[in-house]
Amino acid sequence: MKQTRGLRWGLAAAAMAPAWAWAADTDWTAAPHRWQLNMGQGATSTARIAYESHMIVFGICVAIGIIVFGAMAYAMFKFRKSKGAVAAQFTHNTKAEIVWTTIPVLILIGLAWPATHNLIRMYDTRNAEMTVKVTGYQWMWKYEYLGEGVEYTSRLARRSDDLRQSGGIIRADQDPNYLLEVDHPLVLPVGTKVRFVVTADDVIHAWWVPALGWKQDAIPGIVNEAWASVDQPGIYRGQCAELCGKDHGFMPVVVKAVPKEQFAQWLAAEKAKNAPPAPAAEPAAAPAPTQPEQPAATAATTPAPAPTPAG
Ligand SMILES: [Cu+2]
Repeated sequence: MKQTRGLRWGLAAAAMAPAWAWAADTDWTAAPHRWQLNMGQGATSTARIAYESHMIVFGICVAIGIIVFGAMAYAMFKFRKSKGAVAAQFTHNTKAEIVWTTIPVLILIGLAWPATHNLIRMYDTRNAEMTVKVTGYQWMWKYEYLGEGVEYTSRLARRSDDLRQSGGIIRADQDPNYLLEVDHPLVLPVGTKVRFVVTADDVIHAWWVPALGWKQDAIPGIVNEAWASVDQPGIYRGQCAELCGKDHGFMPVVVKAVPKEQFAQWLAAEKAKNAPPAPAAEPAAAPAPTQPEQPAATAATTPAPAPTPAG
């Protein structure tokens, strides 16, 4: 009997192996974990104040629960029929009604006060150090670093896309970040107040990274605002949170938070990439004084036309 139980546990552990592999392989910072019961603490001050508000309300609810159910249990036990208790016959008691109306009102005011204060803090996008415009498309995100001339789209990573279209059952060890990985993550500096302006180009999407502590609707024709200052470098994952069409489940969000200096280097490199087609590794075209009017991409694939020395 003992042996079979041991075997059963062994099999269960073996069945869970991919799950542990998932937990070990993923680089996801502040990720939810198996059997997590409480909400996550997140990675920004917004997430933290949401968590703290949640814990305060939770504590108050537990206290109320203990008092109410404790009083009920006490009354049922102490004044039970077998002990000869006789029910009182009164129906109304003004004093009791005032008390049980006033106390909940005071509790609600006590909760609304800090909650309102926190909401105001969460929506205050003033004094941001940089702005990122997020645009939702069916089914990808576009990120623009406003004023920097850097923009790119972020789509489901090829590996996840191939796996999902394979038609097979996907095991966790095949892709630890299955459907939560993109080709180009949104790169942000840590410790920097970043303002987001969020919109969409086709249908309503919602940009959501739980660790940032908020989600914001992306609505065509409307610009919504939000902000985040990520505390720690890491990879933070999220998803589109508004049913936006058949591939709604395949447009994840990945934020890569890096130290400020690293971000500055990355941004400089991106700017260089987006810069107008300077002598971008085109040895043949080097001496040409005037570039033909062609986009950089075509210029790179087709060899430069016969050098016409315009001298
Ligand atoms: Cu969407």
